[in-house]
Amino acid sequence: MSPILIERIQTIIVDLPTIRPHKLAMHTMQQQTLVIIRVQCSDGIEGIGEATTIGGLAYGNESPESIKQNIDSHLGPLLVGQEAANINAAMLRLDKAAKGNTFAKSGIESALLDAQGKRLGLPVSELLGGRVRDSLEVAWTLASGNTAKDIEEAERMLDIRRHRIFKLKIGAGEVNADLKHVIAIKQALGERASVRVDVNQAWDESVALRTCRILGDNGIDLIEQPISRINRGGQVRLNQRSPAPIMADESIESVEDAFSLAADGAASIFALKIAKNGGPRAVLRTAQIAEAAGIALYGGTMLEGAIGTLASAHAFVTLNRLTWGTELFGPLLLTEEIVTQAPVYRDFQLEVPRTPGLGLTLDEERLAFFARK
Ligand code: MUC
Ligand code: MG
Repeated sequence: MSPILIERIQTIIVDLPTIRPHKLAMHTMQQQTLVIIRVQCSDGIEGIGEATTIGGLAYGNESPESIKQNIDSHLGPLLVGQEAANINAAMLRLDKAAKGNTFAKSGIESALLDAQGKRLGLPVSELLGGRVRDSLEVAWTLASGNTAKDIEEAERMLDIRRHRIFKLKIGAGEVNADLKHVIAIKQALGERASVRVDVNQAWDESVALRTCRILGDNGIDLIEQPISRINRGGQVRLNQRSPAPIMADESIESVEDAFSLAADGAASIFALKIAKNGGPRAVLRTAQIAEAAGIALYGGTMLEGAIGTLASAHAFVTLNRLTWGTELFGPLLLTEEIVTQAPVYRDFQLEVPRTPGLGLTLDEERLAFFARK
């Protein structure tokens, strides 16, 4: 039997509106931009993937435009003519030829897994070794920038049983105002919800030593990336002193970063993101490092749409312990879908499909409508 080959890789930038502005320390999102990747194979099967970041270059080294350009000019041509079913060989070929570019590689790896799953009639989770659960607890981010609006939004989410874990984006404002905002929300929600913060690197160590203590003493369950990813010594000291556990997010830009953070004792929780490790298989290598080091796990997001969200979810359902749940709510932040059936959220959980591949079909009309011209 002749091998099935990759025939064509296509990238499409899609701009989608969000339900409200989403305010982070380094950027306020007014919309989200996805890069959709379509991999056509010689057996007629197409795999779909997504490579999405936040705020152009505000978050990381890759922008939607650079992801598209680098796949179109460099990564895509390396894969055309290669065996579609040999994902190890395909990803090794990319790693040999291109440093970094984990977002672009993640989108490609997701599409190859989707194609292989469709080919074999298996969900991606089963290609990754098999799931140990069918759904994932999902946190919601309160990021309207307004305390009263955030409390109202949280109450609505509790009422409709969609979320009971809330992450507050802080760091853009004055420090004491941010603390007041967080404590007011925790007091309003009490024991009905887990309240956590994400500082997106905005503080320095001198500020964080004080603020982490105040947050911990006021019932905040977790503090995500309080200081710069570059300040490793500061992260180690904070991890030793903060009464609330410290989670590494921006500090992990590769599987190797995860290893060195674990070796240094710089965090007690890792945010797992397929985009920052190079794909659903790559993120599981980071999870294994964490498990071996006794570091707890959290399923992170780059606020992807349905495709990137389910690519992440298929990896996360294979994990034994996801102590801190996930934040795979990206599709819920968008007002529009480019797939025929949106992911299902019910009873605080995201359900992970058991249909072949990622379990999604592109809605060609909606995709064409929202594709950047
Ligand atoms: C981040 O830094 O964690 C994830 C959820 C959210 O609201 O923002 C992202 C990025
Ligand atoms: Mg974060």
